[in-house]
Amino acid sequence: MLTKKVEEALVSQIMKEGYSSNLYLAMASWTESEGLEGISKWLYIQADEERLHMLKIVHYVNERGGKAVIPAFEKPPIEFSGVKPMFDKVLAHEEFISTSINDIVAVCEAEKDFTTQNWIQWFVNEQIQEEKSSRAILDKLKILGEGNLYLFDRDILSLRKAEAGAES
Ligand code: OFO
Repeated sequence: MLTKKVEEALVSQIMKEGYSSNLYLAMASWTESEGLEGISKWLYIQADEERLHMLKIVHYVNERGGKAVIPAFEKPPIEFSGVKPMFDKVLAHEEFISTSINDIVAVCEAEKDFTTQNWIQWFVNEQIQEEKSSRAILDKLKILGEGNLYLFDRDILSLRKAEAGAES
């Protein structure tokens, strides 16, 4: 059984993961409309992953006797001023999500909910990866320069494959 405070923290995270999914979907749609096929694919995959993160929490809250309320989501931006500022936003957003996950760990500790504290470790590790891959993308962009988006767009999916390979 979840305590009220742990349940509230998790329900608020449902909202954040759902917003992450919509944010990346908005970025995917924008880059697709700009003809950046590779980047948009990367973002569509990312949006799907965020939805799975949200669902993971929904199921956990319900299984542990809580109520996983699905909130309204804030509308994400429609346009972005460029690819580099967009990925700056991705990294800033992931750092925000990491802080939020760490806050949940702190609530679990205060509430002595060691089961949820153990369960949420998956998200703690996931955030290390999410931040790492956003930084790797920004590094690549820096090397190539924004004038070389063609190469970046062509190669971005191989970054994801390289990461998947490194993890397995
Ligand atoms: Fe759910 O990891 Fe990104 O936000």
